Amino acid sequence: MNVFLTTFVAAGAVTVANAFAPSNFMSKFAHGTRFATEIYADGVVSTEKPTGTSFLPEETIERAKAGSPIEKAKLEKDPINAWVDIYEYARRIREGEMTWEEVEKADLDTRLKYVGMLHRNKRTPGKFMMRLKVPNGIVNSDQMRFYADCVEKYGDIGVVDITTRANIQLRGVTIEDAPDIIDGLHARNQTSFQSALDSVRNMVGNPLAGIDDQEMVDTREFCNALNDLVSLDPVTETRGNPMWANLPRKFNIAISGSRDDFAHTHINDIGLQPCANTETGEMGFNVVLGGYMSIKRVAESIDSGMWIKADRESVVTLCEAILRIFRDESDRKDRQKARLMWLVEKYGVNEFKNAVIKEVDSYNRGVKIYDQQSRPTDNFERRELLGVHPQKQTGKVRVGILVPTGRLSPNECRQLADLADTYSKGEIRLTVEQNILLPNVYEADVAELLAEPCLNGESRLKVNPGLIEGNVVSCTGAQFCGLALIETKSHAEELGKKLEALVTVDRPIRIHWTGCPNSCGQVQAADIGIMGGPARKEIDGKNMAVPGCKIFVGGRIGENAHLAMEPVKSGVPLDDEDLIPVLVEILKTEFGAVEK
Ligand code: SRM
Ligand code: SF4
Repeated sequence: MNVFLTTFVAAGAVTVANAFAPSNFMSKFAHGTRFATEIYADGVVSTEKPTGTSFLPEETIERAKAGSPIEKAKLEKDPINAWVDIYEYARRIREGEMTWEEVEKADLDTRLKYVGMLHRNKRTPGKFMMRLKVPNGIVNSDQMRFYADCVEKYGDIGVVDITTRANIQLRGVTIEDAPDIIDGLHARNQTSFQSALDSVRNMVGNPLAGIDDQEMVDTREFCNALNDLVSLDPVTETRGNPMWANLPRKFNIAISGSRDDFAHTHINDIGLQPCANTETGEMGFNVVLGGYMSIKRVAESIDSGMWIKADRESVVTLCEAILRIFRDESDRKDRQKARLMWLVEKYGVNEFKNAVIKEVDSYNRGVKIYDQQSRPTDNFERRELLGVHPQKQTGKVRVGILVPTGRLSPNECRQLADLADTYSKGEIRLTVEQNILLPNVYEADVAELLAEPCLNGESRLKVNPGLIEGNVVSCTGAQFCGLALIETKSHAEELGKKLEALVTVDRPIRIHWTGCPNSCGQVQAADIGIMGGPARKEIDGKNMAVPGCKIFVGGRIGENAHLAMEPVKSGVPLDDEDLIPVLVEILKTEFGAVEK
């Protein structure tokens, strides 16, 4: 028996039963396994337990030694230590032995990110954002209430954000509170482990999985399986997988379930696009690779030439093979060049495909990689997620609700939890547009749901918002993010409402905001993208530097996705008097808007 397990069994810890799984497809984690936090909190850590670095080949370690400061920090003290350290730091702070300022700087700024704790040192020193993992964006009412309970005590900064990866971030968290939150998450079949820094990020799937008559593949099982692959220790079956704890960079995976591509496969490192095998008719995925956004480079995914069957073994094996190659071979010196696209280009697409096939074959799991299949060419209109829409199940509908810029107060979290308990058997789905969707609502209950006070009057939450205000997306921005050049969420929400009042449009106009060129708000994919940047303006006769933006126009999503690479305008001040006329003009000339 594995030494670590022996030690752990001898410690006599109790198995915690899983509480409530959000979908029919329970992850491996859901079967009442032991949780990493229990083990590490007990201090029962075997020296024989592998670290992230112990999976790296010697040659990769050598490159890491000569690599970026983050590579050196990871070698000096392995990322998996964070799974232990957070408990130890919290205990010592609680017991008055130290303050958060005394936490080792590399832990504070870097390593704690491996447990999803991101110090907001520039904006709210001592307070953290805790990022979770929500595979396929599916949560339940119990989890939603838990988020509210966790952040409520932090006052104004205690809010919950839905992210552009259909994920959850809790704000205002302190180190001393983190273990209780992590334990609470683990007891609810969720985790914050390996959600940030050089980790595989939240698995994005189809928000209409299992409820849509145009669904090609149900993505839930795959998102859960991949989430287990990357953040479940295969030996201990506890959260936190050392195998993928020392990656060279972040890594994004998205799985689409229909031709709508609600998951945005074109901006992920691995994108799985459903497509039938033209010969056999069997359902599977074309694999696209390398999509990403950053300061240095913005890249649309490229065809890998590969197709796999839509079965769990094929999906997990393909992703594992690509991850293994990425982990061991990608750049460790220049973090700007460590994303997958650079490695694929270094190989050449065909050679990369061959390397993946060789890797998959070496696992001897009987998984076959086929050649890419032809995509459907007949007309397809991408559907809407907000509002009330029929499901494949007779008598049931899905109801998409706007959450402006993804920001939820504790009270709003509880309101959504109550709605879910009353109308959707407790289930809530998150979208990459930072909104929510209640599935499986009985048609007969819709009128009552639409009349709920929390969806009417002054409430921010709306089922049928305007075509502009309902399609605003925003990154975190300057309120919390130290990299931000501008405040985003509050401007985005306000400006959406103002533009709605000024013009009429005949289709949804997606306006995305992002506070800096990292483009977490995906401005290049938007109809209109607003990116924080420098601007100047005459104030009292003086030419002053003011908060400003660059404006991108014409990004497309869905089957014919396209990224708008260059801004059409730069240096536009953020003030209403400067920005609104520019946007109204773009809305009129590019999107047929008519002034009211
Ligand atoms: Fe992002 C870094 C927030 C989606 C590209 N991103 C950051 C940090 C961690 C920077 C920091 O330490 O402050 C931001 C945390 C701010 C905060 O307090 O919330 C941050 N990114 C976000 C979120 C929360 C934006 C949002 O409001 O929804 C999104 C969280 C997703 C999640 O749940 O995991 C978020 N970030 C994205 C996306 C969109 C996506 O994944 O579809 C991108 C572009 C796609 C991509 O990664 O290729 C994105 N974020 C970046 C980058 C540039 C990556 C690069 O290769 O250079 C950085 C900077 C970095 O990693 O060095 C970054
Ligand atoms: Fe922060 Fe920039 Fe990402 Fe916005 S785009 S969350 S400002 S890193």
